[in-house]
Amino acid sequence: MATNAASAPAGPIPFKDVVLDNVNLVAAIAAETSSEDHGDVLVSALPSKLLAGTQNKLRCYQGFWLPETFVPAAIGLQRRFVPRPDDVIIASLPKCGTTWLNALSFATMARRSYPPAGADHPLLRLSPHQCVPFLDALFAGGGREARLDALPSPRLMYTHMPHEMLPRAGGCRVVYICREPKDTAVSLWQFRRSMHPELPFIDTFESICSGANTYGPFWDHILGYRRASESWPENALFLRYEELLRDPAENVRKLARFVGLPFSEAEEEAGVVRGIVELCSLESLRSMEVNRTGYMDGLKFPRKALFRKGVAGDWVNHMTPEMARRMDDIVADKLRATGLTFQ
Ligand code: PAP
Repeated sequence: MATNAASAPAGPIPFKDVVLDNVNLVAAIAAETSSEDHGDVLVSALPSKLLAGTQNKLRCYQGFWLPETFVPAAIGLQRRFVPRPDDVIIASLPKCGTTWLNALSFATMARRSYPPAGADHPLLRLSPHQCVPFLDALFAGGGREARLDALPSPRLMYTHMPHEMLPRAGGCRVVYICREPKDTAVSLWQFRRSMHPELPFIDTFESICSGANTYGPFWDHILGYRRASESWPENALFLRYEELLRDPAENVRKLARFVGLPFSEAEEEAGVVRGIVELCSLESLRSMEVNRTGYMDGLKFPRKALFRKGVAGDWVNHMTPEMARRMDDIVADKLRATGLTFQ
């Protein structure tokens, strides 16, 4: 569906309906941008590491280990992204609940155009990541970022970039989701195994603990958004995966208030919050054909890899007590100043 700004509905609308040609997006970006010179930054001159057990190269840019193909996106986001004041950006480290929060945010913000119980709700036919555009891929090259201009306000987008890579100006709102690091590690390993079945857990564990892991160090990623939420609470909301599991409805209300769309009494009475929570539950999303089959647009992993156990505490099934203690010590040491704890 091509949109016409004059007749376009208010956002967010499903990104996939606006842009149909994003198949092989990441492969195309890799071909175009891996060694490009970006003004004063030569990507190929940045420190690099191969992610253990894979062919994926990371580059260290401004203290963060980014997938090589997404370094240009960090540069582009910092220099060219012009946020609108009513933009909402979902931010996270991978495997912290991005898919869930994308679904909840889309369903919450679009509820007037698409009531959650509606038979034509976009989340019934599209994956959450097809509804919400991924800034990291769009800003990675080839002028794809211009596609965001086609979206009516308010726009909803997501990123895995650290807070440091987002532009300060513009006053858009950022919703960060943080997850217990040991569970995140297990989830990331399980996810990587969907592409590299032989990958030992220890490889993923070691790279996470060293900091040289995708979008890491994880502690600096968390710190950046945590500090932003404390310094600018109107612009940055800090959510926790475990809290969403404990009370999804209350977190959806918090999210709605933060984005300036609080639920009315009439909506509460009509069960809209409950409808959104049910539509976006793991069982519900997992059961949908689009999330059970096929591959992520332009990526090599099966969509079903995004929907696994969805619990807190799965790390006990994969970590020795020594591994758990080592990670807890890193968290205690690096995040002490924030008062954030995960026990
Ligand atoms: P991404 O960052 O690559 O998009 P992300 O969605 O953050 O991945 O992570 C997937 C995790 O969220 C999985 O956790 P697990 O491996 O520990 O099970 C997945 O099960 C969980 N998840 C996905 N959708 C939901 C949901 N609706 N409710 C709860 N957890 C979910």
